Formats: sequence, C-alpha cells, structure tokens
Amino acid sequence: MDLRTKNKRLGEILREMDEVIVAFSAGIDSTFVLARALEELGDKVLAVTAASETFPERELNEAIELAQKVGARHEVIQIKEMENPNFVANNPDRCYHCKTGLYSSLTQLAKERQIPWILDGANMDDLGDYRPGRRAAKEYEIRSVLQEADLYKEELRQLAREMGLPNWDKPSFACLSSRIPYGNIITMEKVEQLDRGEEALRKMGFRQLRIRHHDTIARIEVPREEFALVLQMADQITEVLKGEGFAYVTLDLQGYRSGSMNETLLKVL
Ligand code: NMN
Repeated sequence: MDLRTKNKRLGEILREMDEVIVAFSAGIDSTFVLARALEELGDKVLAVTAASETFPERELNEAIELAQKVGARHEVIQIKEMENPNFVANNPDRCYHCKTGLYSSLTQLAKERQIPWILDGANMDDLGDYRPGRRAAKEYEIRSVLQEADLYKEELRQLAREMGLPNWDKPSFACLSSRIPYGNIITMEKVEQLDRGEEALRKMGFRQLRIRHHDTIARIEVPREEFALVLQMADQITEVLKGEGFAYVTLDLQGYRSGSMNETLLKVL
C-alpha cells in the first residue's frame, strides 16, 4: 500500500468511529492521530493527556499548547503510577502496569461521556520492540489506528509534515522510567536526575538522546553522528552529570537506539 492509500484508509477507519478519545502525550504519534481524527470527526474528538509524577511538566505544557494549536478539546487527568508498587518495582512488565492504570482511567471517562472508542498512537514500528503495554491496550480494547492503517513512524512523520504539524520531527521521548534498568526500582530522585540531565544535554544541542541510569554510572546514548559533539562538550557534560550525582559518565559506542534496556531481556529469552 502506498502512503496516500494508507492515509486514506486511516481516514475511513476514523470516520467509522463516530466519536473518540485520543490518548494524547504530545509525541508525534498521538499528535498525528489527534490531527487526523479532528480532520475526519471535527468536534467529536476529545484529547486527553495523563499527567503523572514521571511525565515532565515541559511535556505537559507542550501537550496543552499543541492541543490548542490543532484546535482540539483537551482535558488533563492525573495518574499516580508511583503509588503502584508494580510500577515502582520496575520488573519487565512495568509498562503493563502503567498502561493498565492509564487505560482504566480513560475507559471510565469514556463511559461517563458515552464515547465509544479510545485511540492511542502506537504505530507499526512499535510492533518490533518489546512492549508489555500492548497487553493492557488489548485488554481495554484501545484502538491503535496507525497500526490498523499500516503506518510506520517515518511515514506518519512525512504526513505530519505535510499537514504542517509543528512537532513532525520531534525526537522520540518515552517515559523516563525507560532509562532505568529492569529490577532497579523507580524513584522520583532518579526520574528527576534524568529529567534535569537530559534537559541540560538538549540545551547543549543534542536532540535525540537518552541518559541510561546504571546507579553510579550515566550511560549516554546519542546518534553516532553526534559523537563528535559529545567529545566537544565532554567537560560540560561530565560536570552536569556529576553534579546530578553520577560518579562516572560514559558514552555508549553503539549510539542511540530505542529499547536498549530490553537487550538484557533478549539474552535471557
Ligand atoms: O526509547 P526508550 O527510552 O528505549 O524507550 C522505549 C521503551 O519504553 C520500550 O522498549 C519499552 O520498554 C517502553 N515502552 C513501552 C510501551 C508499551 O509497553 N506500550 C510504550 C512505549 C515505550
């Protein structure tokens, strides 16, 4: 299927739904779903963003601004994943527990408002990674319309660009817990360390990046093309991350790759 046909198919899928809630994080995937749903269903679309302790305020503000820009009705609900011991334990099924909390809140809201469908932004690329949250999506009958229309990340970025969405090339972010190895508990201290550390690196000019939190070691992932910039900024990066409490600051020679914390799981399987 070519891109135009896929986008047309997405439109058909959306039109059949009548009224929807879009689980909207301000990432490009859910922004694109929201914008296309608005095109097809107009005011029958409600964007809902889940604010939580581990969702940086910067991202929440971005969601509020973006929803306004695309002209969506928008509500923010509070999720308290840090109160869920199954989330804090950070076992490999962490995302399942987080998404269960999110989807049960969204399902309750949908019931109250009599809205038949909840949409998320999962795309075709997500099928290639370990995603325990998908089980929760299935259990709550969340519709992943980008997958239904066979859309991959690069494709939806292209369509988002053509639509003039301001965040069409926004780097993938994911929840900050994705930086903490499985089995190491999630604490607000670690989440805040990572948030401040990554923000400092963004200010130095890095876009797509992760700081993986291995107790006393910070393992930086950036695309290999940006290794030169890491060396150039080595002193500043070291100072910032040591200031955040890391004893050692390292660069991962494989470079940035989403899902790198799952590599240890694959060895066990
Ligand atoms: O890009 P990074 O920081 O590696 O984060 C991606 C990881 O975050 C995934 O490999 C997965 O472990 C987790 N994640 C899970 C879901 C899900 O279960 N639905 C969604 C997004 C991210």
